[in-house]
Amino acid sequence: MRTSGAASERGGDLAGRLRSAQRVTVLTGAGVSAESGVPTFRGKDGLWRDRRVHELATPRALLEEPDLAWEWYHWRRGLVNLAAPNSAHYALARIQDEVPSFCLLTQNVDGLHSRAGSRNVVELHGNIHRARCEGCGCVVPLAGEQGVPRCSTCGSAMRPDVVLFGESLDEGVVRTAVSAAAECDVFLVVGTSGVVYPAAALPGIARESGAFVAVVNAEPTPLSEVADESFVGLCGEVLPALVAQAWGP
Ligand code: BJW
Ligand code: ZN
Repeated sequence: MRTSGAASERGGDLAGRLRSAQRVTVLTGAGVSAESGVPTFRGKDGLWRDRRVHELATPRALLEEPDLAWEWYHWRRGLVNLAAPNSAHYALARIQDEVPSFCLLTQNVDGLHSRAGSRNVVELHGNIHRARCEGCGCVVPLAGEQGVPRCSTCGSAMRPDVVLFGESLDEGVVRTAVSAAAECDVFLVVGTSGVVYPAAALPGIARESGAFVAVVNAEPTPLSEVADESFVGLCGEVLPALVAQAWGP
């Protein structure tokens, strides 16, 4: 289903706008990886052993229940390692190849965009394949670890190298994201519930700066209100169709 945003008098035609755009910025969320079999955070998927993401993805969970928190991350990393990028990841990689200037901002920590061939992916919330030492701050890749990993340099407990609720995003990453939102012609939002800040503020920044904002999501979200055009559907179907419409098969 496709609707043009109530806020807009600029009409739709996302494919045409993509074709003529100089700069395109995309913001993705967990919905992009859903068709690869990676669970999303909210809705019926958003529980793990009766725990909600608001309980698990917090510094408090890591501090008070490190074994449980790490078990969740090890389980998710295992799923991601078995998963493959889907047609939505590949469609976004193709857009990068077709437009003069492109920036992919993702809230996802799974690394699937890079595996699909996207370059210079800006990971707003970190990456699940890395751990960071609570003592010396060093960052290491994770492989088949179990339990709470320990730093081989200083012996401290390590934590997933991701951004938890209440923690600040990397300043440089935020600067890059805000510029990419403010300086694009088309801002495309894909597969996110649009409720977690500061990522959820980026479409508004883009629109205020004059970009055409489009949302592709399985259900309407608060960001559909900001959008000039909104597609309700699976991104693994909508995005390849859009790309084919813009540039051919
Ligand atoms: C499909 C589909 C298919 C499914 N096709 N679609 C300003 C206002 C209000 C609150 C705040 C604010 N500023 C800060 C806050 C506090 C907080 C926040 O935003 N809270 C809100 C919940 C109210 N933000 C923070 O704490 C951030 N830090 C910060 O701002 O620091 C400064 C500060 C601190 C404290 C106070 C004030 C300022 C940090 C946020 C970090 C979020 N971390 C997580 C975990 C990352 C690590 C991990 O993965 O374990 O990031 S939480 C989780 O949510 C994860 C995601 O990246 C993020 C967003 O989720 P996403 O991607 O949108 O997934 P879902 O599941 O919610 O949605 C999927 C969508 O896809 C659904 O709509 C489906 O329908 C759809 N879908 N299949 C298309 N096939
Ligand atoms: Zn250390």
